[in-house]
Amino acid sequence: MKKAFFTGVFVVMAACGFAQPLARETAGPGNGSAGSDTLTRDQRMAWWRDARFGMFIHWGVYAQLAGEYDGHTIGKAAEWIMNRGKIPVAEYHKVARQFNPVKYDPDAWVRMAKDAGMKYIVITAKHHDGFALFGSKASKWNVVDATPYGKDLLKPLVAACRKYGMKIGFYYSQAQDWNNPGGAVARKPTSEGWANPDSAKIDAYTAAHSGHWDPAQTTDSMGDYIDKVSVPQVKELLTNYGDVAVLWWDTPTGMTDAYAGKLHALLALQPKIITNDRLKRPDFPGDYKTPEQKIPKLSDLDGQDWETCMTMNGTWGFKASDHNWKTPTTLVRNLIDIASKGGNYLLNVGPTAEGEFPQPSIDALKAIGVWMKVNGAAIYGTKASPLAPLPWGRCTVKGKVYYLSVFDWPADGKLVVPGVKGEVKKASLLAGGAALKTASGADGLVITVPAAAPDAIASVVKVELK
Ligand code: FHN
Repeated sequence: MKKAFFTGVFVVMAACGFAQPLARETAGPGNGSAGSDTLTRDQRMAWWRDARFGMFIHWGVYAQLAGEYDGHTIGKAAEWIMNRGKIPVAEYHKVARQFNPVKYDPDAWVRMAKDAGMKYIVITAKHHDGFALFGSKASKWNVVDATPYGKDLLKPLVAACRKYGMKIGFYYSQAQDWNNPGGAVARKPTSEGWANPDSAKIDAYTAAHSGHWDPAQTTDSMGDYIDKVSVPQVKELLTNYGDVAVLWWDTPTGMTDAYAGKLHALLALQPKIITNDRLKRPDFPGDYKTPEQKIPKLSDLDGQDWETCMTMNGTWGFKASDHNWKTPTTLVRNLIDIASKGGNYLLNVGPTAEGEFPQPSIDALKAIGVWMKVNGAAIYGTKASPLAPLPWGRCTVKGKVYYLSVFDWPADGKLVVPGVKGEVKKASLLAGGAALKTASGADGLVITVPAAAPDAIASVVKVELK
């Protein structure tokens, strides 16, 4: 009780901007050792480093529009439709009054993530349009008060995650908010090809109003927005849903150290939580970096923890016209490449307004699950490859075991692995366990493999060293 009391007092002080962030050990050089009553960063990060693979979910009112507004297909990602379409606040609220995800089945969502081999889910509790997927006392602009659905969407998803042993995290757009007054707006030009005759006038208005396009967005200051909406909602998310594994901040537009300090202090409510590097750079590095839509080159890596977030097609939020789906081969090989460099893969699904995953996403998750069921050992709990880049695939390691994921199976039946140090105790196919002969060759370890690759996407050879 005493600890909770002090935590409570601290959080109130922090929310008023008086307190400094808790001594949370974060990423980056010069990390001091954590206090006796706080977990070290390594302790907090342990499950995440083992997990390697998670699901991102971008869901909200924008799914109702599915990338289309006023007869126009908005360019780029669909969750930005309100900004790129310069949709007035009152108009966007009308869209929310159609949002009624009657087919929402969080149990099925979590089962699909689990069957795909994912170990954590991060869902947009509130994206830049300010729409909260949860019942919030800080703003009526939420699924309970502003839609016919009228129920908290996060609670049943959290329950399903508990049921299936899935970690749950929340994405929260802490600065950008295009509906709650005072929220920041990252300025984007009106969507290309936009038919609106007023687009020049609108662009002039946004230029003169730091990106805002509707006077309803600026009836409050950003400081008031932080105190009245952002801080209270993050507190609701970290208080009302039990253990929250991840807080995924995004786009620190207009953030100050003071605003960030108030938000960062709320992490005291969840001592085990981990956060990303997007609260406010560079002063709040969080626990890991977040390259987006790309896999860093080895030369880009600096030893910090990192997670690549990526869409399955070209948009985070659901867009009916975007059929640019990545193949299962691409998605699995991305996962392997990322793990071979010591990173995590946060792969996105953009559910429809009815509450369903798009069929291509379901199909991709199933295909990934088939590969992971056989080869998950090559991903989970592994570390980055110690070898030089391999022309035919990737390597991950776990203790004295090398997992060689072969994309290009050798036609001559000889897999050459330069740089493996130490005597081989055993080599085998991960799928089925068939033992393989090895020898030392001029160019490194030579493993004799069957003529046909066991798996069209990636075949894993397991090499155990003495
Ligand atoms: O603007 C957002 C975008 O909509 C999406 O949420 C991505 C996901 O990482 N983050 C921002 C762009 O970096």
